[in-house]
Amino acid sequence: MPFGQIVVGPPGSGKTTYCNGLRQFLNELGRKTIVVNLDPANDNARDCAINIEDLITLDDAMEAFGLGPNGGMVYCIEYLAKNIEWLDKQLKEFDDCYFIFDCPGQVELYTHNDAIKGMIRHLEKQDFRLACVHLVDAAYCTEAAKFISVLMLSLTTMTMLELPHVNVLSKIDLLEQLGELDFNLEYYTSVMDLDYLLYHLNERETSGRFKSLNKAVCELIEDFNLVGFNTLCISDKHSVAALLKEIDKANGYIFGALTEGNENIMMAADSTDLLTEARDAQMRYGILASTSGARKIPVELEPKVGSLSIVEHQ
Ligand SMILES: Nc1nc2c(ncn2[C@@H]2O[C@H](COP(=O)(O)OP(=O)(O)OP(=O)(O)O)[C@@H](O)[C@H]2O)c(=O)[nH]1
Ligand SMILES: [Mg+2]
Repeated sequence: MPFGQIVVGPPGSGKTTYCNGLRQFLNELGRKTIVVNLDPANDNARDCAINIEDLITLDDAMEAFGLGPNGGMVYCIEYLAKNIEWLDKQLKEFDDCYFIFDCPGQVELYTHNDAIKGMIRHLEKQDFRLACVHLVDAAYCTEAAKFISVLMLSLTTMTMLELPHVNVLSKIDLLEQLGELDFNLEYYTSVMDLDYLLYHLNERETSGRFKSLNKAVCELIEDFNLVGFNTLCISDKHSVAALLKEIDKANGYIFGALTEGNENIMMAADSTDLLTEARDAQMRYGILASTSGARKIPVELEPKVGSLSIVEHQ
């Protein structure tokens, strides 16, 4: 019963760095792991054991059909889906391994196109136990509008791919350099009470129609109540171990594949929950949250007693 992760997310969100870092981390712990590169535009695919470029290259697709980079990418992934027996054959050679699939950054592949979804369903039929790991750059927390768009993207990807899903705010170590956040980090990771974000979002909005649209989008995300985030700094072993613990729960590895090394991971990642993890990360990486941002919120929207998601008013 092979286990693995499908690593997706927008361009530059840190997918390839994560795949290579996690592969090293797991191999050191004794979990035999390989990276499967499914991104034909990947410049850092040197360390992968299986590479889509052995089947088709982006340049070939663009040249043969006169396509641009985006069209070429979609063609390559659809070509892979049509020739899925090629992938089956490659995967069989590593049947005792844990698989990390490094996917392209074109988000339409997870929100509109069916090829990756079809490949996932195919792997599930081959008895693969998979979780989707969706990386988004933590820098998106710095603006309400950007963060809402990330929430929409995460939700769409979750409903489209229909896999156990772990959303991740990546490059959390860089957040400190981007100035103060409006709220504490745990507010962004737990994605509750979007009214606070909506207030910031509508602050600069003059059109009543856009205000209503913003409200409807926030309500939609809240109604699904599916999106939450883990955090990741790839150079921090504690952060990688804590994330891995969540993924092992999501794809069932923790229950179905106790091997040497797995116990070590469980020990390395202590049993903290998401909120504690976010508070920890905020302190560890020196991320600042503005008291003035929260103070601007009108009285009727003030945090409820016991809510820890907002910086305290002074
Ligand atoms: N500071 C910091 N930088 C990171 C981290 N993860 C990735 N990066 C950097 O982010 C940049 C983009 O990383 P990639 O791994 O190439 O991102 P990607 O998602 O694979 O990009 P595409 O394949 O082009 O979609 C690189 O310069 C990485 O070194 C992290 O945790 N912290
Ligand atoms: Mg990449």
